[in-house]
Amino acid sequence: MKIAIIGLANSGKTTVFNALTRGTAETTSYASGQLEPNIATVKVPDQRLNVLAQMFDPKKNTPADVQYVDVGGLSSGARQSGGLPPAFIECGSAELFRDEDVAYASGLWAAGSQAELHVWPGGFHACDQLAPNARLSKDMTAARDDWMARLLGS
Ligand SMILES: Nc1nc2c(ncn2[C@@H]2O[C@H](COP(=O)(O)OP(=O)(O)O)[C@@H](O)[C@H]2O)c(=O)[nH]1
Ligand SMILES: [Mg+2]
Repeated sequence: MKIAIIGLANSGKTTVFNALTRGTAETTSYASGQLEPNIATVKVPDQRLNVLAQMFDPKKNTPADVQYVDVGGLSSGARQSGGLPPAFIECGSAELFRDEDVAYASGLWAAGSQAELHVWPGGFHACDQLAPNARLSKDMTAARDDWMARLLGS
């Protein structure tokens, strides 16, 4: 299993990463502008596995593991220098912030950053939450999941 820790800069992502992985990754990397993610794999201890191993004496006993990916922090000038990580931007064509979102994506492209922009026809703010079973909402969710899967290479 692979889990990405995402959130605002300086919100404590790396602190949580270190706690989960007993790691020593540098915190406050907001200031250092680190873009490479911290990655660590931890074994998941499970008493039930030990009981089963005693019962069946298998040739090998492999506990499950979880890989944590801590997305690096950003420096304050990252947007201007094109140093931002890939962004996923979406809005409905009837969304209040539509033009702002489109302009933001254009700004990222102009600065040399990667952005994937979806403007969903007829969509309005939070329409996927209000009507989660609508065809459009399902397409929105699938596009988001696909983007994340591509980004994480899974
Ligand atoms: N007060 C307080 N500070 C925290 C907490 N978690 C992290 N910090 C501090 O907030 C700063 C940013 O933390 P960091 O883990 O680097 O955040 P990241 O940018 O999201 O990875 C560091 O100085 C941490 O020591 C918390 O729960 N409470
Ligand atoms: Mg961090």
